[in-house]
Amino acid sequence: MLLPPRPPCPLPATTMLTAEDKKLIQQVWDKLQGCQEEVGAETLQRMFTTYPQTKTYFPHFDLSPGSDQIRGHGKKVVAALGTAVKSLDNLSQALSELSNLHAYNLRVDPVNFKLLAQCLQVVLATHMTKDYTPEIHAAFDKFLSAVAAVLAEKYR
Ligand code: HNI
Repeated sequence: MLLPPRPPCPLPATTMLTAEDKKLIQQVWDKLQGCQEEVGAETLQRMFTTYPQTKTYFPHFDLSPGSDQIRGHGKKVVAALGTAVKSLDNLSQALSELSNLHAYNLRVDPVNFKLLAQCLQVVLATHMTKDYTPEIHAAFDKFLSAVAAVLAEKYR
């Protein structure tokens, strides 16, 4: 038996971010000013090392540690996340172009967004040590899941 079509979910992807989550995310992001390229490059490096299948999307890059391309791309990714941090109530619109790019042009399999998110969390945790509290971890996990959901929404 065919199920009736479901109406689109009316809840925006960020519904689950509480006011406290948003505050924590913004505070951590402020601390990253000045080391965005570093954080981005380290995140990508971890992703390529831990999940080597992600390298297949970057055949045109020099993927040796610390390469100019990894650094440059890391900076772009973190800058895009910075835009997202400024638009926590409006992620879908803020990341719409990037969502198009990843779905239609780059065709990145959405599972990879989770892998990148995981690597960014490890980078934040190793740098912030005890300041990366369980509350901040939870807030970032929700935030990055929401970003991944937006980047994947055009695949439907
Ligand atoms: Ni992604 C390009 C942001 C996840 C593969 N990506 C970009 C650009 C931004 C960006 C910004 C540059 C756009 C431009 O030049 O106009 N990417 C993000 C963000 C996430 C993400 C915010 C997740 C949080 N991208 C991923 C993942 C993969 C990926 C998980 C594959 C594993 N991205 C790419 C590729 C490019 C890219 C490939 C093109 C790179 C180039 O310069 O050729």
